[in-house]
Amino acid sequence: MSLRGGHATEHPVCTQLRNPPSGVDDVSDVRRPEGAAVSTVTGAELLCETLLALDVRVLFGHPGGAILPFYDALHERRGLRHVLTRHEQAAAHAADGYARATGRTGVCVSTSGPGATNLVTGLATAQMDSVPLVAITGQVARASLGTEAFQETDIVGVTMAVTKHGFLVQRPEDLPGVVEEAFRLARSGRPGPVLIDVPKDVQAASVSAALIPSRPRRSSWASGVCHQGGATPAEGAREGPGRSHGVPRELAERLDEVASLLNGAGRPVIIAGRGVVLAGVSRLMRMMAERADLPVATSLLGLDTFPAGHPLALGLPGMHGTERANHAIQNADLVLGLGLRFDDRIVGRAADFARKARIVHFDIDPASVGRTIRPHLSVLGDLRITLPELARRAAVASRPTWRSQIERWSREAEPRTEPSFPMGPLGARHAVRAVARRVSETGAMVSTDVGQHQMWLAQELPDVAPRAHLTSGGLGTMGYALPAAIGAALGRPGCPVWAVSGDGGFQMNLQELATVVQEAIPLRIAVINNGFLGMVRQWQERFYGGRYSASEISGPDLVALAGAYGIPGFAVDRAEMLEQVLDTAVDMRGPVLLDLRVTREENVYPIVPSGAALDELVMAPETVAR
Ligand SMILES: Cc1ncc(C[n+]2csc(CCOP(=O)(O)OP(=O)(O)O)c2C)c(N)n1
Ligand SMILES: [Mg+2]
Repeated sequence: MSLRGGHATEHPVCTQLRNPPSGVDDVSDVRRPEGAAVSTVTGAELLCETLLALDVRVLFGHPGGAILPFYDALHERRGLRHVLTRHEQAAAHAADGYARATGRTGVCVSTSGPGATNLVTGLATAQMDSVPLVAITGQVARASLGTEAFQETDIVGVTMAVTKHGFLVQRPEDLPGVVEEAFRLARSGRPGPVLIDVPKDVQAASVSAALIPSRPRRSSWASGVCHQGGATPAEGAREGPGRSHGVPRELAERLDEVASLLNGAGRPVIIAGRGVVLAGVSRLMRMMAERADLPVATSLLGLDTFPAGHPLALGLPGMHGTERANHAIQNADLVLGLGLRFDDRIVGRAADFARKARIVHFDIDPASVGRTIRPHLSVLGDLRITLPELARRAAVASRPTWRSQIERWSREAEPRTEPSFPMGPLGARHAVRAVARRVSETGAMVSTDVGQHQMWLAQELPDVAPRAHLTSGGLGTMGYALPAAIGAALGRPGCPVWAVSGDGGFQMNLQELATVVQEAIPLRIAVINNGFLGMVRQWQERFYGGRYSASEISGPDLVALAGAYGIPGFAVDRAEMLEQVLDTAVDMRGPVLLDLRVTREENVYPIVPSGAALDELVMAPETVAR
């Protein structure tokens, strides 16, 4: 790496704020170690106090040389709980899980160099899935920047493509302003990750204690919900079809146009994405759907926006979507996309996506509109504002012909072939379905890794509350489930949490079992153990002549592994054992690990092959043609 002299300060994304924001001179609540002078603090102390002022409560991280002053300051601050993950990637995923589960901003911390680069996958995961995250990294001292000093990496440069913004803090007195701005950026518009790189000498420098912001700022950018507009999710959800915010004329006219399309449509479909969760308008969407008789498909990240058992629910659309969701979209005359990216997995062959429909795209992010499909109309803005306006304009309707056509397409992703008291080898989908049912019955949250088990769970998950289904939808990051579940559990103590992993993904971050034990986190972990990188194997079976190149995977004895960490574990390989073991796991306080040794070569159906249109989906071979 040649970074001579300039380092990231020359980088356009690298911002320094010269003036602290107004209102930071209130020192009434300064917390200092007893006996210490109050006139100055270190940059690291100022950083901690600013985090406290922003109502940050939990940090996930791993220390090292360049971030030691920060960790030293942390030692004195009880209000900031630090969770030591065993790998920085896990710190980023845990902060991500915390943010998804709570609606707050997740915070992760690392040292410079390898600590910081280990965060990259977690930042990219959060970026793709619109998760508000702030990463704080230590950096070499200012005088060493650009000298290839020990553990120097231009992390602002490295992460430019996977963050909303990066700051290199050059002056300790800039810290409060930079941190506040980072939190604001992480949450505003389409949420995402922001990185703050703090040289070690900036952390160690003395600054006036008068710079410490007062705390806590409960309405701050660290907490609350992820969109502009000020309302809480609950308030958003209370919005009824009769209430209006008074929107600009241009927007009102656009909404009138959408409403006239909607009210004139014979075969409308909603596709709901994560934006609906972020805006906290799931209930309002449901009211509108019921009032205007609108079937609702839910993207992988929008699964928890609409109850799977609702008569209007179509389930997952796209590559592993349900028959009824995909056929409904392909036969619709109007598709309303609410807060989703219309990514390639949902759209299939773009030229043939919803070919009979007018498409309307609601999104907060102009850059998300028109990327894969060109909508006929787009409505830019916060769903908290635009959806109530649409709901107000949506006429009461009933579309029995359309509804009965949809009913004729199968409700299930795959026919439920197993008998009601299954015996014999444990089927993979069967195991996932049973876990999914427990999740739903116990009001739990669930995180998954990536692969077949992720898709089975998405297809099988019954009703779950918003923010209860955590998965890496955009980046598709194996190794996400366990650390994300740790973050979710710490964000919502008392709410049961399941981590459902594949045997491949689990082995990417299994070191976090130690974090689970050290922090006494009552997780329930289920590994869907098929001895394969199952999704890779499925593609090789179908598209590469059955040549299983590097997809068979061995692993440790998971029960013994859990035992080595001090976690009780149970292995299940027979269907008839499953329910009893699940009962035990639900009754235990946790943590507990289940090694579900499932059939090795089961496939996920339906599947829309790459490059195919949604109605060219391939059903399970045993499906009876209709
Ligand atoms: C970090 C990462 N590396 C590689 C991949 C590519 N990939 C997608 S699914 C998959 C297999 C996952 O296997 P496993 O965790 O056992 O889950 P299964 O499909 O068997 O349920 C792989 C390797 C990925 N998504 N993420
Ligand atoms: Mg597997």
